[in-house]
Amino acid sequence: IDTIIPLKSRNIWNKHQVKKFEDKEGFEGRFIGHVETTLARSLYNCDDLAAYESTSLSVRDNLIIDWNNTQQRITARDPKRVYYLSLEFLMGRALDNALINSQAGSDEPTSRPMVEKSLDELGFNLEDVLKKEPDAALGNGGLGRLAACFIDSMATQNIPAWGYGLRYEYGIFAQKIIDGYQVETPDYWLNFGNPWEIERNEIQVPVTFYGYVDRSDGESTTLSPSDWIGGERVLAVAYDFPVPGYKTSTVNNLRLWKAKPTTEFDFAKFNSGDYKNSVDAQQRAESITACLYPNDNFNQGKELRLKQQYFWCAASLHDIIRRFKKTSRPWSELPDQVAIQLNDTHPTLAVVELQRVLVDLEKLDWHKAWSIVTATFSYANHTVMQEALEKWPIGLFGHLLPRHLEIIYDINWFFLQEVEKKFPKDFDLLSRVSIIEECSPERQVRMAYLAIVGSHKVNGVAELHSELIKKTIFKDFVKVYGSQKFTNVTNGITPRRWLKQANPKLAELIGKALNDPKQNFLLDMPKLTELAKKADDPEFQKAWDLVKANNKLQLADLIKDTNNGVDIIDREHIKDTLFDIQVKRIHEYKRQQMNIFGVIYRYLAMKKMLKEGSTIEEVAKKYPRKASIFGGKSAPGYYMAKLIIKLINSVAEIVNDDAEIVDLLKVVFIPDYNVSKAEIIIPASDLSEHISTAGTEASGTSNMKFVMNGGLIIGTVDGANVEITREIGEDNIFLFGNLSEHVEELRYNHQYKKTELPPELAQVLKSIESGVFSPENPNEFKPLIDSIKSHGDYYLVSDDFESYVATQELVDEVYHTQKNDWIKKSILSVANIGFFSSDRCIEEYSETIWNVEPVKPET
Ligand code: Z15
Repeated sequence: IDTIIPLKSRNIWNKHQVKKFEDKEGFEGRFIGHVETTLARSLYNCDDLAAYESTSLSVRDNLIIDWNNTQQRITARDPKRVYYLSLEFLMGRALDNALINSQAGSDEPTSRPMVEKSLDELGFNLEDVLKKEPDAALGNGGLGRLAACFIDSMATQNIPAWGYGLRYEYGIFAQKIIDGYQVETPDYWLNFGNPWEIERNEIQVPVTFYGYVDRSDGESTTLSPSDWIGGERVLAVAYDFPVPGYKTSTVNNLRLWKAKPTTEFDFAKFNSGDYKNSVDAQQRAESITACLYPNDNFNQGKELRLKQQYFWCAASLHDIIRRFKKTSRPWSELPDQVAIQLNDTHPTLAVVELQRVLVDLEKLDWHKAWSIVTATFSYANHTVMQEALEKWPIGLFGHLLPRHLEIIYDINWFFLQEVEKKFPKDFDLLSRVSIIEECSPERQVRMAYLAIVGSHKVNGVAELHSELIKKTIFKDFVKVYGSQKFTNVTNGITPRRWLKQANPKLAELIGKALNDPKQNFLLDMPKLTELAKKADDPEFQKAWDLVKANNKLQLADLIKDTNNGVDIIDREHIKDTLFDIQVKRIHEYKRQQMNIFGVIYRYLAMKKMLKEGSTIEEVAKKYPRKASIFGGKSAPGYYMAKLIIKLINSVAEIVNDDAEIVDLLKVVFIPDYNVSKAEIIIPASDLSEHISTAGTEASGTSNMKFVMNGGLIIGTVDGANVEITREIGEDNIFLFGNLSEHVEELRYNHQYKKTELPPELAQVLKSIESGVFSPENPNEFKPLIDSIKSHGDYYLVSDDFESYVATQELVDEVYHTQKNDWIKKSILSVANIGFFSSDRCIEEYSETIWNVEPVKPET
């Protein structure tokens, strides 16, 4: 290996090699060092924020040492590497996770207890210090959080893998609730700087947009090396985030790009006296990575978004290729050295960019290049919903990326020839699978089709979903390629964050029960099956229930905080109040509207009993204590989702203030749901709701998180709910509703036949229309009602409502009259949730899609 330092200087370098801190003494030295020099503060003005920064910098020092060793080891062994391209990484906080994942010294399995003790002696409380960290909220929902779980598992399993994404200055907006309405405020998460990022000013990649393809030589064709004369140039600067594995010294890298102006200067403009405009144009570069698009499962089709995508793909590929070239291998070996995983279609331009680099810059033959490209990429699909599928009008596309559009036309041309050869004269099929959709007012590039054609494997994210894509949106591609190209990798979650970090007391209890106090089970979650033996043990049940009750108290604190310090939840009755939670992005397909209709139904039924002379005790018997808890953000432009939020808050206001039902029912909307709040909310659930219209939720991942924390599920037969049921047993989950194979027919019926509302739902809608929840404006929620009554009830709320309500009553019965049985279900569920560790996902991807192996640190 080449180095810059001459051999004779090496011993000085080695003598002063920085060492990791291994004990309290070491940590304290680092901590105070960073306070006094890095932060230029002292013991007289070190507050919690400074303590957070200094602790982070100290822990980061250790991670960087391991990071360096990891990268050197990988460079030396030169194995095949994985690059995980995701436009979102919803990381949450880093410090607690780093304390848990890293080891310092040998006594404790993690450095957390040591640092906690140290901080205490230094005059700080770790919990308070941890709260100073803002969430890294560079994602919308499930897709971004999945990427975060996956990079944790890749590091934990010693897979040589890097994540590539964008360093948005503004993450997902912060949500305020004002008068019941969602109000968005910017999330300037870098306000106090960011101790977790390493700015790599030496790594700057130029990226070009616009311009034209120069064919003035009269010889080049679109298939031969072509000259793209770019119009606008910006620089991509690398920012690196260490990704520590659990109980391993492997530290992988997450590289995020920031856009900045080039130092080139438009002298033409300057000389014509247009200095201001010349500078302005440069400044616009920064807007490329200014903000995350706040839509989940929705494609808005804005030019800036396409610009983000190309900026990120071009910079990442440049980086990947530079690394590959250092080893001077022939291009044909690229797929043996590099696997690039596309997280949804957002990075599909990387396929085209690699083809461009190989043909235009490296002068490879088109077909040779294309076989290298397709062997390198693989694509994961995360949705079947039409409004989420990315399509770009060719006008917009060709303007921004003229050469890439030519390449796509050629990719499509050769692909369609292949199809034609297999299915001669099937012109219908050709137009159905074409990467270019012929439609008015303009032709569009279908990114999902491009991703399929450009990859060697395509996977869905849960069994049901993977079957569904083969039967629906990608049916014709199964016909063309055969079904071997399509596979399934069911999603998973990292048990480090979602069990140990979020629920340390439960992790501890499990560790004890498994005779595994060092919690090695977190690396081998199927080991949890041993817990089943304890499911009937009354002592164990009691301890289990106590952990849950404590978690519920912590959530009650959070709810109180968001309610101006006023308690909504009755702490005296915390153990016999069923916490029923639905937290996720607000979307009609996820059916928060059905949940709140269910709450209204319950409220009306309680009121009716009272009116007809029942005592409150009789009401409590039928409708025992329940807290119905919601959280989630709506896309700022999603009118219906915002109206659902308002309805929830309006119902909360009426129900919570109704003295007649004396605290038997409470409704809470927790503002600004994010990863760090999820870590408090999820461990506190008795029941969580995963009630999407069958066939719409590709997988869902919070369902796994809730079960891993001992919560039960009420859910539809959709996404990963199906496999969760298979793993934990039907007795331990409350399933209801129509199956996905009936959805088409039910929708047809709503459109073309007369369908009746079930009486339970009719009642609910009537009360809303009469203004019970919006006295000053009875029409406020009309659009929600119309979508069911007049616009075909696309999400089939009316078809599932009766079984939903009936199932909720069954839930009440089990929770309130067979509590031991409930706890047993909870224990058995956790015992059998091991399959959903993201470690298992990464093993499957590594073996069946990426063909990569771990590179273990020598111990
Ligand atoms: C998103 O969060 C998901 C899919 C998408 O296509 C986009 Cl754009 C965003 C979610 C799915 O809705 C969810 O079911 C799945 O669990 C998650 O991706 C991770 O696969």
